[in-house]
Amino acid sequence: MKKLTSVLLLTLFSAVVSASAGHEENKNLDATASTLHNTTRTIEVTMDDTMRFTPDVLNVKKGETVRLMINNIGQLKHELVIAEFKQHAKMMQNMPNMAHDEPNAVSLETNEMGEIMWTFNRSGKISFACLIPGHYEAGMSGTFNVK
Ligand SMILES: [Cu+2]
Repeated sequence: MKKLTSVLLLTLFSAVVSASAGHEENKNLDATASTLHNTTRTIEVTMDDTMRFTPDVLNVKKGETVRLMINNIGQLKHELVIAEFKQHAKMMQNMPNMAHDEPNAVSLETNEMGEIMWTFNRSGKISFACLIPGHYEAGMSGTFNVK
């Protein structure tokens, strides 16, 4: 959190400097580059109607910020929800009605793409799942191995 704050401050600062130097047209480009620089890497994940994520096991490093590019290649609507809970049952109790615009979730219609930026601060296993009724029960879940 502290790191993110300083990155934001830096971004704001450089935007102000650019503007005062008369390079206003570059302001947004600078901000974008700074945001991307803070991301370690992009991982692509597909969702489909066989109720699977591909890949469904993702290895990440502790402290790493990952940009997940999620692609729904099925005909049905699917979701990817990251849940930092140890037990699946607990996740299902706490999240069945959660809003779709949370930073840890993306909900996609057929052929839609979306992204989630996530920083893995703790080592261990973190689950992700599709919480459309029946999908998780059919096996639509996966795991981040954070080392
Ligand atoms: Cu689904």
